Amino acid sequence: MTMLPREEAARAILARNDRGGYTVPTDRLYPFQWNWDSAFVAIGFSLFDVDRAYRELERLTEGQWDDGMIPHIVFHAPSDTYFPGPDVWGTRHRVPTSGITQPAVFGMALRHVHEAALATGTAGATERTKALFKAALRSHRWWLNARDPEGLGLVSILHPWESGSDNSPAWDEALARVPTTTTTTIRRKDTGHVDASMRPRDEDYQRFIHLVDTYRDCGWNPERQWAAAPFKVADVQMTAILARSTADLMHLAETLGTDEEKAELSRMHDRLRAGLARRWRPDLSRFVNLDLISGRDIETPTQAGFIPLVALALDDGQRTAIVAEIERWLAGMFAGVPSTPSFSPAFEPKRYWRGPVWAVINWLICDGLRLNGSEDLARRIEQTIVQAIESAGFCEYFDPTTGEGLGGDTFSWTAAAYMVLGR
Ligand code: 2M8
Repeated sequence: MTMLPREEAARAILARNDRGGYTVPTDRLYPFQWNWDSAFVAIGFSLFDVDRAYRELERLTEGQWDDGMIPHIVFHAPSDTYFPGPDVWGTRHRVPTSGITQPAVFGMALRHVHEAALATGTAGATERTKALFKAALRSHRWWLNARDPEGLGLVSILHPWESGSDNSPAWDEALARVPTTTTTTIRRKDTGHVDASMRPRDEDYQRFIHLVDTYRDCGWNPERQWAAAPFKVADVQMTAILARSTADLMHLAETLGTDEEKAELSRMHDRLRAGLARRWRPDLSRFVNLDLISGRDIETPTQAGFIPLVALALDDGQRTAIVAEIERWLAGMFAGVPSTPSFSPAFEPKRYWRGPVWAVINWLICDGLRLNGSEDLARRIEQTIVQAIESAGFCEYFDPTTGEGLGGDTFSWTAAAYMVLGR
């Protein structure tokens, strides 16, 4: 296998962020195990160390709740460099965790790791994959029961942190209804590590913590949270990732699953894909979220509108339209598809999820483009991301107008994305 120019550096970042079988996103700013970061990192590891890739997923499942939810943060070891820590979440799992979840990239990662294990003849692979497959299936059941109780075929987020796109303009209207009052004292640590102008605003944090207070008061019970939630958005990015992971679990079930599991996964897949397909808006050339509190579409343009490419086979008209829309977002940009397009009034090229380019988001978009037959565009986008990383370093994210590296540095998922996209 040929090495990329900065492959050694990428591997060194994963080694440096290793805390004993799990990888922190970056030192100090994010000192614990994050759910979807670890799934992307496991795919990165699967390219050169399959045992370590399995360990990443296995350590994440140490945080899995009895009801099946895989939390967004697992607090394996204490650290005082992040807020909110385990005391604020007040969950009762045996390993301290947060009380919310994150995009279900886990199933996608498991398929990658299993296939790498088969290709390299790794001993014990079948048993390890089977155990993780069961964990993934339990989490998918949780998703559909807890987060689609009304059977829309779409899963909802109850907190912006669940989306992974914390302060996306997609949440502005829905989040404005959430009070800024908190019973928890807010002691932000992030702005001590990174310039405050690149981070969510204080008012966003007040609302984020109001939601944590509300759900903690529900005892983290899914039915009570669903009833009490002042923020509830059926999210196409989340649903698409879950649908794609379901397809990847179906693939694994062909050799590792029971007939009942195969049938169950197939039903889940049909339900999610039908829900997603209903969110296509031909006048916008993308998919849109649904605000379940107001009952209205959220038309704000963000990267989420393209993520259903990873789960759906689009028809010719949709494919042509979405490719043209992605090209419009790329026009004048230095690298990759931005999280908010420059023509949007909400665009801020340096402020977290309100404009910057994220390597893992472009990874998903390129994967979806490829599945839908747009190999050339996928390759072109991947090359711009790889070049941005080679010139600016393994940063958390990039200014799409200049390619400047921003946020935390020596970032694990950027290192993983570099190895995968550069191939
Ligand atoms: C960011 O989110 C965390 C909360 O989960 C934060 O800002 O404190 C997001 O970029 C999220 O997508 C990511 O998983 C996490 C760790 O990289 O950081």
